[in-house]
Amino acid sequence: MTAGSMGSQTDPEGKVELWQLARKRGLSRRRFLQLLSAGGTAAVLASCTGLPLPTATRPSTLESTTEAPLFTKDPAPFNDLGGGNLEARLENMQGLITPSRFFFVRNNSVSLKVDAADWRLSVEGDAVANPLELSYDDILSLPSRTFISCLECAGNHRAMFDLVTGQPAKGTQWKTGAVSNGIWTGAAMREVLERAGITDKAVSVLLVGLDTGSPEEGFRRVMPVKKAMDPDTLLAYALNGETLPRDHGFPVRALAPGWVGAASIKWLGRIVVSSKQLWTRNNTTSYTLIGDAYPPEGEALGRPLTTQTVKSALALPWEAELEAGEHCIFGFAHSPNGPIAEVEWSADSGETWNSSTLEESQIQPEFEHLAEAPGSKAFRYSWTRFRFTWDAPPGEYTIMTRATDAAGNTQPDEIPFNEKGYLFNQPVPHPVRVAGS
Ligand SMILES: Nc1nc2c(c(=O)[nH]1)N[C@H]1C(S)=C(S)[C@@H](COP(=O)(O)O)O[C@H]1N2
Ligand SMILES: [Mo]
Repeated sequence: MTAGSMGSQTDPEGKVELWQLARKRGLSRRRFLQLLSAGGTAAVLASCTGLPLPTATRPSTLESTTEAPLFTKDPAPFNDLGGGNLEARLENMQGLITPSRFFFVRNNSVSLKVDAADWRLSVEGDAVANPLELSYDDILSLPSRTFISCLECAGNHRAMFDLVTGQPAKGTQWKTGAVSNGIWTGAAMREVLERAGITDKAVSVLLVGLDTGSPEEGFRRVMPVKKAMDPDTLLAYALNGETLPRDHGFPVRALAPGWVGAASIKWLGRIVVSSKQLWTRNNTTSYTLIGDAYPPEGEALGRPLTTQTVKSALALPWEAELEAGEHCIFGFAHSPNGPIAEVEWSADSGETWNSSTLEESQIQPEFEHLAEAPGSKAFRYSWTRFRFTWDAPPGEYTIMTRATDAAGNTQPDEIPFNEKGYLFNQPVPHPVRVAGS
């Protein structure tokens, strides 16, 4: 049916009546047709009665965003924390690289389904001379880069504010699995910024996702022009040598290595380059350190997050159960400030510390061909595996680990509280029960 046919008297499906009803209630013909094609009679009636529309009938250029699930991967290997948050189990991770099926997921709305053929990335704003629209093929044809990088949510270890300090922080109660380590392939974001004629007035770069239905339509994050122009900030389209999975932002996501995960916008749709400092929800009230120790900056309620912090965690179930005797215990450590220099461990709540062994690379054979030689820049943003042998006597323990990076940053004994519980990096006391022999 077209708009022109709606005056017709012959209408077996009763759409003329429906249109008349819709018109009486003030619906435009265009909106009527949109609703009809998206959700049928029920959608039109819902709109006519003023009920909130089911999201499936929202007008959207991406028809596909309708009815999107919270995530699409099998949740079995994860701790499903609800609301589109799949926490990785570090004990699943047998090598340096996190296979995609084990890679954590953090969705503020849903896992969008985007058709690469329809997808466009716009590059706009008052600090570009030639605004651009790029297709998927345009991005794929740019010079590509591949390197290993961990990706970590700012809220990783958040549950420790409650468990360790007794002061619970708001938000998803991640323990240690809001982090994973992948091999990323993409084009440097600066390639498109340069093609768009970024000017020397540029200050802020706003990345906008195609999300719908989230508290802020289009999940977005601002980064300074310096980070956006860093050759390691990617428009990523592959993870572990395969097309970027839907849950991780297909067709193209940003990857901002070393920065809080929220800066790595998935299902990227728009880049706005501004000559002014930009403020949005995600650098004023969210993804901002808010608390006594963090005076407000600009329009933010505290200090907007940028980089992650040095951290370590054990690849053991929480809580772990072991038989008495000798065990080789593994874990992962990472820092945004360069390689990990040392990881210590303690089985007596931090009274005494022992050193652990850092693994050189330990890439699983299926990923070896994707990564460059160990020691190359390919490993600059990777996490490091460490291991130690523990001769475990029966009893109940907490094992703590403490990482130090090459720049000398160490996990601190105490950090100030912040309301949303970001960047907890005190040593984590991992509960371990050792059965008697
Ligand atoms: N468009 C969009 N991008 C997003 C998010 C989102 O909800 N929507 N979540 C962000 C957050 S908070 C994190 S921690 C990472 C998680 O990436 P992953 O799900 O691929 O592990 O994606 C970021 N990018
Ligand atoms: Mo996050």
